Amino acid sequence: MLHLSAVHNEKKKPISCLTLHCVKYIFPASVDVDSTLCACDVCVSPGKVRWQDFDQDLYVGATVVRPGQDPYARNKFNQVESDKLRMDRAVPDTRHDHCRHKQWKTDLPPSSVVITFHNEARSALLRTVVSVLKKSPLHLVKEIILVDDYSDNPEDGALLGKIEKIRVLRNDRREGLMRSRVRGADAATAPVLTFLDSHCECNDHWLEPLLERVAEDKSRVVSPIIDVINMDNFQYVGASADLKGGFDWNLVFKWDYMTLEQRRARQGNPIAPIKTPMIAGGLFVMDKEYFEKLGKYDMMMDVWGGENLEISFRVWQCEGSLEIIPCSRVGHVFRKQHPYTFPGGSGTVNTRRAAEVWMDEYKNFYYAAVPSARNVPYGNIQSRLEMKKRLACKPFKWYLENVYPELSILVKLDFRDAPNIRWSNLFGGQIYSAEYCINSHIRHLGLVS
Ligand SMILES: [Mn+2]
Repeated sequence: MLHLSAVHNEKKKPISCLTLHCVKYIFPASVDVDSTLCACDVCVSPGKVRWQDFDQDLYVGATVVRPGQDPYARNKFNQVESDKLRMDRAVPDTRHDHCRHKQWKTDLPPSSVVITFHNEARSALLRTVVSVLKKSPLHLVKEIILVDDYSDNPEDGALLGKIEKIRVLRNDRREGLMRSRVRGADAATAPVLTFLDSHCECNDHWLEPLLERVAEDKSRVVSPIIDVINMDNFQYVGASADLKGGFDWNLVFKWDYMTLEQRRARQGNPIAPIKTPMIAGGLFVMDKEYFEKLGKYDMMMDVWGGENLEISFRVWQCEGSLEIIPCSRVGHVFRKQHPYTFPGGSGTVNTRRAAEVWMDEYKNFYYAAVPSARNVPYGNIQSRLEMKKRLACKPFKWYLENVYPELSILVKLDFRDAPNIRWSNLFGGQIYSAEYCINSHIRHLGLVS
């Protein structure tokens, strides 16, 4: 959309433009006018600035690590290294060659990017939003919704609200990741939701391949390949494209290397979407209506942890699918330790809620692997069970057999390694006989039909 009142000389880029549209004119040499005239294609709203005009030094400088302070204390990553980087630093294009020649559709649905944070390092948060604005076609980013989950300093988020397209919502008490994300999603005005962590850097053309998959089929929930930003020196390193998300019976997320067979099958089309049993959870794109229909998030989950398990089971069991899209790359700071406190050990409460709602009798494998989880009070799950019924979601057995057959193999190894294991104990002693357990997991292995 051409904004005629904002015609400017290209040499003096007006700060009211997000993107410029320039036309060359040929004038006789005697006429003293510039030969290029430019107009704003997209104009900056009143009171906002382009990210290029945001004062990074002022914003980040207010919270630097002082001499003698531990650079890891606040964020569990090296804040000194993070603060040194420019907000729009260059990162290597880690995509497969095939992605670079691909033409992405331009008539895709726009997305609202929802980023929740709690006491995030300003430099990391700023790089996250700048990378979204810099690496996305602007017409596909309707807005960035920052949900400040009651950070100590309200200005961490509020100051970023000056940047074009950024909206800031602040919780007036700590709500945790799930309720914060749902608050952001409820406020979103675009048809597609993009969730990001607050310490990410989006890579070239990260958004288009994700939006394409969701535009084609709204029940796809898609995730980029998550590159690694080193927590000590902030180097950006490309991650393997041969990984899927998975878990053991302890229900802790892990990356699974594809089998040789799976990798061979991909050789003909190395950039084809990868079906994944689980998403890491921090970064994904989902149709907004589908997110709502599918019950958003479990609002009774606290702080952090277990939510990716819950949404992964839910999507697969309720007619959707999860994919990793190799042409989309987003860097993420992986930490060894989480900087948050977990009041009441939220990780286990959340995981137990997910197991109780979605895993049917297979939850007993989880309790066998993590016996202490049995004693964790997990609250009321009635509304989630009703939703599961209303949506006619498939049983966990279907998920295991069709989405994550590899998990049963682990059980087989356990069985062989520990032939004396008492299967009746594993299943609580009441629900199944030992014979059933062994037969049923032999069935999972495809040894008997
Ligand atoms: Mn993270």
